[in-house]
Amino acid sequence: MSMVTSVREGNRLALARVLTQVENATDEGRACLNDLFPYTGNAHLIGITGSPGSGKSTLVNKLAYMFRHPPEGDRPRRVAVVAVDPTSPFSGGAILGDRIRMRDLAGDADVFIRSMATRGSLGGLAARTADVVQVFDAAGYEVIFIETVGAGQTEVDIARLAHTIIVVESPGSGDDVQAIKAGILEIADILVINKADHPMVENTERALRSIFDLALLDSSHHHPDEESLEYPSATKKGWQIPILKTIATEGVGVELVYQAVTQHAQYLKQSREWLRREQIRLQSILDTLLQHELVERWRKSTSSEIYQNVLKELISRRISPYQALQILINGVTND
Ligand SMILES: Nc1nc2c(ncn2[C@@H]2O[C@H](COP(=O)(O)OP(=O)(O)OP(=O)(O)O)[C@@H](O)[C@H]2O)c(=O)[nH]1
Ligand SMILES: [Mg+2]
Repeated sequence: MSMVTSVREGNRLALARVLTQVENATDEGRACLNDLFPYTGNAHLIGITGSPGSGKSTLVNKLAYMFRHPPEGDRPRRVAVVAVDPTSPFSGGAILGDRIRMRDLAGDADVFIRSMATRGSLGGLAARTADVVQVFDAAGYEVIFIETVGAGQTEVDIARLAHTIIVVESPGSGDDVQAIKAGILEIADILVINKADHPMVENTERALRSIFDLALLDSSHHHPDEESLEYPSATKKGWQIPILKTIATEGVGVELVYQAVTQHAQYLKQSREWLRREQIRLQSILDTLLQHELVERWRKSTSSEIYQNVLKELISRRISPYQALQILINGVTND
C-alpha cells in the first residue's frame, strides 16, 4: 500500500514519516505532496500568534481539547497543531515544554501535534509550514492550529496561511502597545487577552480597545497592500473582531474563544470570504515557491565572484543598485 493511501487512512506512523520527508524537502516528500494535494481544502486553518509567553500554547491546547470535546450539539473534530518556532535554535526547551503541556491530549488518536524548528530562512519556514499543513489537511484533520511567535514578518506569513487568525496578548507583553499595533490591525480576526488573572489586565484591555477604536475611525484610509493581495483588515465588513479575556491555564473563557472561532468559520463561508482567503493563500504559496526557485536558478547560473565584484562596485558607489541588478541579471549596464 502506498504511503499516501496509508496517510489518507489515518495511519499515524505513515503520517509522521511523510511529515518528516516534507519538512526535509526531499524528493519523496514532494511526490507525496503532489499526490496528497487533491485531497486538501477541507480543513479550517487557524493561526495563533502574539507576543512571546503570552499563553499561545496553553490556549491552543485548551482549544484543541474543546474541539475534541465540544459543547452539546457540536461534532468533535480531528485536530492537528503545528507549532512553528521561528525564533531560535534554542527551541528544544520550548518544544519539550509544549509536549509536556499537551499531555491532556496525549493518547487521543485524533490529535496530532508537530513542532517545527527553524532551519534556513523565514521564507523557507513559511513554505515548509504550508506543506506540513497540506499533509494534515489531506490526512483528514479538520481543524489545524498553526502557532507561531509574533515576530513581524512571520505574523504576516501566517496570515496568508490561515483562514482565521487569533492574536493572543497578555498583560505585560501588551505594554508595548505601539509595537504590536501594526501586526494586530493587519491580521487579527479574534483578539484574546490572556492571563486575565493578572492585576494589569484592565490596562492592557483599555490599550488594545483604543487601538481598535482608532482603527475604526481610520478605516476609510485602510488600503490593500500594493500587490493587491489584500490582508484581512481590522475593520472587516460583516465581522466584528471580538476581544476576549481568558485565563488559559484554568480554561476560563476558552469556550468563548471556541465559539468565536466556529462563528468566524461560518462567517467566512457565508460571505465568500473563505474563497477569497483560499485564493490569497494558494497564490501566496505559489509566489513564494516561484521566488525561491528563481533565485536558486539564478544563483546556480552566476558565479559568486561576479556577484562579489558587482557588490564591491555598488558599495564604492560606482554603480547604483538598479545598475547592479541589470549587470547581475542581464550581464549589462543600463546607462
Ligand atoms: N497566570 C497565568 N499564566 C498563564 C496563563 N496562560 C499561560 N500562562 C503561563 O504563561 C507561561 C507561558 O505560556 P505558554 O502557553 O507557553 O505561552 P506561549 O505564548 O506559547 O509562549 P512561547 O511559545 O514561548 O511564545 C507558562 O508558564 C504558562 O503556564 C494564564 O492565563 N494566567
Ligand atoms: Mg508556545
